[in-house]
Amino acid sequence: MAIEAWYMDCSDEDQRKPHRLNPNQPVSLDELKKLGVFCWKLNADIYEADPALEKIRKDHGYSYMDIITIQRDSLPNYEQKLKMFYEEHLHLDDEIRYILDGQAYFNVRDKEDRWIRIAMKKGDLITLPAGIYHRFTLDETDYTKAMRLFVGEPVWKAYNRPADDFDIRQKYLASLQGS
Ligand code: KMT
Ligand code: NI
Repeated sequence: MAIEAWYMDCSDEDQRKPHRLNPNQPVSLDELKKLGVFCWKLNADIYEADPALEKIRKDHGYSYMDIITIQRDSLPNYEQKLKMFYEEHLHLDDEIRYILDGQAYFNVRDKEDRWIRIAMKKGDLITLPAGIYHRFTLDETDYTKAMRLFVGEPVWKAYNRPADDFDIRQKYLASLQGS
């Protein structure tokens, strides 16, 4: 199954729920690409020795990697971190995540500032461009294990919206022109 994405409703209900519009308004991988968001499907069962993952890491220079388990009893300061992850923010570098187990949602803003929800499942790898406003949440299964990739030494610093004065934000907006 390809990665599924859809436009979100505006209800304040539990962030872990799907929040689909009624009727559902799907978003294609092509539309995500136009926002600078790229997705791959890999075999997470062989992530420790996967030539396809190796190739992506080599092609993009993802020299750094670690693995984070997001689950109440595994992640220190679980509540606080989940709250932080769901604050709308951007980074000065690309955010690259590979779901090794479980599942979760990434939300990204489209050009009209509408939220798109991307349902990430085991085997899904996503890259979010530097400067895009986004957020992250677990779904109702409350568990995911994700690989974090980075070019060089990782910088996890998040800038909550509004962060429009950063060069990278302006660069990202410019990159959307004509895409
Ligand atoms: C971020 O910066 O949005 C995150 O690190 C999300 C959690 S990691 C799967
Ligand atoms: Ni982020």
